[in-house]
Amino acid sequence: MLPLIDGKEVKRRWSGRLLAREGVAARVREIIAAVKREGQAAVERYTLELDGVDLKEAGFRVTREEIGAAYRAVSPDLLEALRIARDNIATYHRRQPRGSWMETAADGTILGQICRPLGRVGLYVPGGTAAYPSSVLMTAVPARVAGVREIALATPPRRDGTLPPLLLVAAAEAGVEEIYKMGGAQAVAALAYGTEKVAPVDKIAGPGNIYVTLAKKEVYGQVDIDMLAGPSEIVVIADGKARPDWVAADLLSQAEHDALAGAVLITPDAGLARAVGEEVTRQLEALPRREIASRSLADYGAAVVVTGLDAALDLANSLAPEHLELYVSDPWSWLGRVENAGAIFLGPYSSEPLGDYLAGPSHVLPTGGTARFYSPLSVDTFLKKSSLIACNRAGFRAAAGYIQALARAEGLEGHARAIELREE
Ligand code: HSO
Ligand code: ZN
Repeated sequence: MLPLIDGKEVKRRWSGRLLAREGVAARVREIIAAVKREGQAAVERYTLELDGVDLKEAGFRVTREEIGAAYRAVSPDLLEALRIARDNIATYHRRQPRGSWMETAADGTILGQICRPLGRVGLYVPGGTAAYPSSVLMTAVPARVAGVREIALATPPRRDGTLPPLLLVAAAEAGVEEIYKMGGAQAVAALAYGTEKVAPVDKIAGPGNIYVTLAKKEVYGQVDIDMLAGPSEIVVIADGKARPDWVAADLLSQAEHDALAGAVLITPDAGLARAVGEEVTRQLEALPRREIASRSLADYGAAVVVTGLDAALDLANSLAPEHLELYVSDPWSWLGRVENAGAIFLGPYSSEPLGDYLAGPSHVLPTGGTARFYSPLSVDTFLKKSSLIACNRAGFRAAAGYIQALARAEGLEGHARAIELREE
């Protein structure tokens, strides 16, 4: 079930994972143009057509009554788990520096940078079998910690026009009160351009399917976006001492997300590779989502036997996976070799689902090789910066001659004169 292939072949398979069909991009552009042109009417039309829900009946914005009913439907145990997760996420993100600073030079010139929260952001939360309440916490809590004043959450309604109760409770627990029943490219367009019923946002963050991702790419510039996210990935680097059943379980934890998910073991130990393969087959049989997981493993799963841990890290770095587990004897000694990974998990007990639900870092992470340049969703995702310059007379005088020289070299006499005038 776990293909035994080499690193080159894994890279080839993974690179073909995200190729969006051209038809999708065209359709996304069409939906966005319609929402831009017709506003709310287009959102309602697409929701009826694609989600089978009449928003006139189901209601567009979630009401207090719906939130109340959601709380009554959620068990106390689940609510407790949600709150612990929320608090851990908040604690983790409060540690992230905001990055404002100011410095006074010897001549009295003050330079600095001011970081402020974005005014209004849109959070996208997928629907269907990927409607994860945890993703609400993983996006909304960092936004709250950043100090974002207005948070609008969009998620597609179920066929019956409702939203999953746990998702609504997660939103309420994260302090999000503005929730809209809309999904797909139409939701991204509505958030970006606004409609009669939704005010436009400054930035759209959160995971989504290919329609959502392409729509985010399309509206970028009108609004900012967090990243272009794709299906889940995990790479486990393990040595001969790792437990095959634990490794197999961690691979399956991501393979079960999506038929396009990628789960790869890299090990110098051929015996471990074989044992993990057997374990995967065994555990798959009892896994409720075995259909999805086995499709994912067949196409994008692998056990790769390499010459040593150095080679394992080289391969992992070139895949730049969303999640990287270092399940080796001395994981800390290998940490410095990791260059590209969304989240790094060290040692046998740092099982990937810890990061998905409870440890504290956001589980919204770069995928598809984008860990080469994207960072995890964080407080920073929801901040913007202004630079600050406060020059006094002495500082001005020291700089004046140089500015004029550079301005005149660029043919910008107006710039030079603004400086010259003050020198008199
Ligand atoms: N592993 C997913 C996030 C998630 N897992 C949500 C469970 N629920 C991101 O790749
Ligand atoms: Zn997961």
